[in-house]
Parts: sequence; C-alpha cells; structure tokens
Amino acid sequence: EEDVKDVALTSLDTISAKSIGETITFRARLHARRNMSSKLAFFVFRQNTAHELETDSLFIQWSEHIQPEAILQVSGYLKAPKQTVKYASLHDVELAIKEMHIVAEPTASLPFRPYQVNASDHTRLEHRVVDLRAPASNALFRLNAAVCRYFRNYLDGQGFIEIHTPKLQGSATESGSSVFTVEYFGRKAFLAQSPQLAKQMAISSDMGRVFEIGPVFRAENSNTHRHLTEYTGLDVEMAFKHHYHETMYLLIDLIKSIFKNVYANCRPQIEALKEAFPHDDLVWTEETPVIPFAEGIRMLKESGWEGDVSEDDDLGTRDEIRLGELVKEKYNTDFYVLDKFPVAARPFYAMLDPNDKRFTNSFDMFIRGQEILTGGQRIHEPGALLRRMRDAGIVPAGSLEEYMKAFEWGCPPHAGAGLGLERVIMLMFKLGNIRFASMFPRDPKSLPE
Ligand code: ATP
Ligand code: AMO
Repeated sequence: EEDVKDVALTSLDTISAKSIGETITFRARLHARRNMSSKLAFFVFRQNTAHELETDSLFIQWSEHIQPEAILQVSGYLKAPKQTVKYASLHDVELAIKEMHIVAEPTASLPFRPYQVNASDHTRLEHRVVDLRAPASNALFRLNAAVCRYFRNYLDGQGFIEIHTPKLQGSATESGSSVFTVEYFGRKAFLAQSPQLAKQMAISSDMGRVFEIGPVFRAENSNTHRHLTEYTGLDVEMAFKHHYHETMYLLIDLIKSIFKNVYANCRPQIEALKEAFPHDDLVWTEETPVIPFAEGIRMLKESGWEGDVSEDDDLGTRDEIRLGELVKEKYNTDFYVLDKFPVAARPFYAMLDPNDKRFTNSFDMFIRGQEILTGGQRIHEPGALLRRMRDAGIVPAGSLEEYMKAFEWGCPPHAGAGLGLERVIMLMFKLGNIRFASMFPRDPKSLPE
C-alpha cells in the first residue's frame, strides 16, 4: 500500500481519443479480465460503469491472482489502438499499463456479480452492498439525492425554514397507522410516524413556513410493493393567508419543479436506470387537474368500474390505479390531485370542509395512479380539535398534550403535506418494488437479526 503513489487520479469517463499521448493514473474496481493469449489480456475496470483496457504480456502472469472486485490503482499512457489482423480494435484509445497496485482486495467471495442479470430481487436486496455497485442502483441513489436537493432548493427559494423534529415521541403522532414502541428509561416512548405534531407546533411558534427531510417509522405489517416500516418523509407545513389552496398550488408547483429538474439534469442516471428498469418518462401538463374526490368517484362509476367505491370512504389501491388510467385518458397526465377527501379517510387534525361537513379540506397527489403525497388544512381552533380527537377516541395525553397547547396559545390557519421519497422514486422510474428505492430497506421481514 505504501507503494501507491499520491498523484492526481483521472476519471475514466473523461478519456477519449483526444487524450492520446497523456500519462494517467486512475483507481477502479477490476470488473473482469479476459485472457486472449499469453501475450494479450483485456482488463475491464469499473468506476460506476465498466471500461475495457488492454494490457500486454508483462502483466498477465503477475496479475493472474487478482480477484474481480479488487480495487486497483493503475498508471500508464494512452495510445492509439493498433489494428492487427487478428484483433480489430473496438476502442478509440488504449492504455499501455506501466504500473498496477492493489489498493484493496475482497477477502470473501461475492454472492453474485454486480452486473449479473439473473440474480433474483431477493438476492439483490439481501446483499445490498454488492447490488448497489451496479450502475442502475448507483444511478438510483443519485436520483434519490437529486429529488431531495430540488425539494430543498425550491422551498429555500420560497422562504421555508428547514427544521429537524424529534423522532422519539411521548405518544403516537399519526392516528390510523401503527406505532413502534421503544424502551425509554423505564417507560415507553414511540417512534414518530410523521413529523405532523412538531411541524404544526412550529407554525404556532411563528416559523411561518417549514420543511423537513427525515425518517418516518410505521409499524404496519404490510408486505406490499409500496410499504416500508421506515421511509424518508419530505414534509412541508405553512401558514396561509386566505385558503388552503395556496398551499396546494405551491405543492403542485414544487412537485413539477422536481420533475423538471430531474429530467433536465439527471439524464445519464435515468438512462442507466432504464437498462435495468425499462419505463417511459412521466407525462404531466402545464395545468394540473385538481379533481374533487366526489368527482373521482363519479368518473369511476361512469366508466363501469366494478369496484365498490363511495364518496364517504377512501379508495382502495386498485380503484386508485383505475382512476389514474381514466385521468390519463381524459387529461393526458400521469400527475394529478384529488381534493376534498371524505372525513372517514382522514386523521383527527384534518379541517372539515366548511361547506360540506362530509368532506375535508385535504388532498392526495398521485403519479401513475398511485399516491405520493397526502396533505391539507389542519384544525387550528382548539375546541374543534378536541372534539375531533374525542370523536376519534384519542386521549390528548403525552406528546398530544404539548400539541394541544400550541392551539390553546393561538395558532394561525395553516396547511401542509407529507411526500414519501421512496414512493416518488419507485413510481417515477417504475421500479415495481419500493425496496429498490431504499438503500437498506426496512420492511416487516428485512431487519437483520
Ligand atoms: P396513507 O397515506 O393513508 O397511509 P398509504 O398509501 O400509506 O396511505 P395505507 O393507508 O396504509 O397506504 O393503505 C392504503 C392502501 O394500501 C389500501 O388501499 C390498501 O388496499 C393497501 N394496503 C395496505 N396494506 C396492504 C397489504 N398488506 N396488502 C395489500 N394492500 C395493502
Ligand atoms: P401519510 O400517512 O399519507 O400522511 O404519509 C405521507 C406519504 O408518505 C408515504 N408513505 C409511505 N412510504 C413508504 N412506506 C410507507 N409505509 C408509507 N406510508 C406513507 C406516501 C404518503 O403519501 N402527516 C401526514 C402528511 C400531512 O398531512 O402532512 C402523513 O403522514 O408517499
């Protein structure tokens, strides 16, 4: 290791025929070797993507023992390929290797090779480090980071404050979904199912507009393609002036700005991803359809849909997917909003529609017929909030007692939403399984013992 020179390293992506004559040093994984004869071998190196390099007889014997996936530091000069009768050159440029050092070597054999196409989803997820070395997985996490970056950039530009709320809570934070209990110095604490309480309390603290990117825990024993027990929540909360639609339209603009930036700036990653997960780019329209929930039910019924749907109850997954198809036919968009959800489909904090108490001032946003975001206006009047809690059988104790104070002490009208990062990634890029959008996915069965 001491022999490894401290020199500037070149990225293999920057090499082209223009580089001929240069001497370079790079560090890469040995992806594979192909011995052609005792005098000629090809080394395939990988820095996210594979690059093929030719070497000559001097190194062939010495390098026999080097394992694939070893990390090598290589120096040499770039030359024009020689065209021989036997081996027509496939490349614009070749490297004459002068030095090769082993920087690190695997000591255990790998369960599969990163490019191995026949490895099952289960094997890939089980041995995530190896799977993440494949270009599609690697690209996926750059896209994951890009979605967070564009979310943050947009909200920074709109005067939002990034906050970090506690994940240890004194009570459940999201009625309707199950909560993880942890031992907390001789008593029980709970893992936050959403930053819901804290982000609303921030509004009562006169923060005006806040957002958070953080972990969300759900003790749901849902072994589906779209549920995790720990996921990344992109949450927003803001005081508004007159109407919760101010927040809804800001969120629509936010989501479309994420789409626009990702498709404009992440083309190489999207193309790498399409090799493993073939799909079409999302289609969306300048004007996003905002469909009242009751109108969505009408659309389903008029289409002859056999599902049992009603204005008073949430839609099931199959109903939502069918509605997504109908919306695509009518408006030619994969992205749309359902507004005014029925009371039964919403938690206690949702503001009732003042014009029709069967519904709430709340919405979901969908891509390709599946939910990516839930949001809406919250009750800020403490008496009404207490009544809704009692109706839902919720005792205002623990963290909820603290939460209630935020309204008793005066809180402006506000609205917000939560977006699931892995959901967005899964649906934008049609991964088919949310686990691929999470680096080390947590579901009811996946936690290492
Ligand atoms: P919410 O934002 O309301 O939590 P969600 O997208 O997280 O919505 P759930 O509310 O947990 O999902 O459930 C909504 C849909 O997911 C339901 O339509 C239900 O059919 C489906 N679902 C939940 N759990 C399962 C499961 N174990 N198997 C199949 N489908 C499930
Ligand atoms: P909700 O429970 O709908 O709303 O969650 C918000 C968004 O989080 C994502 N999501 C999930 N992703 C992966 N695995 C799960 N188990 C899972 N459950 C939810 C979805 C969903 O749209 N407090 C409200 C938000 C708000 O009103 O501000 C809430 O948590 O993308």
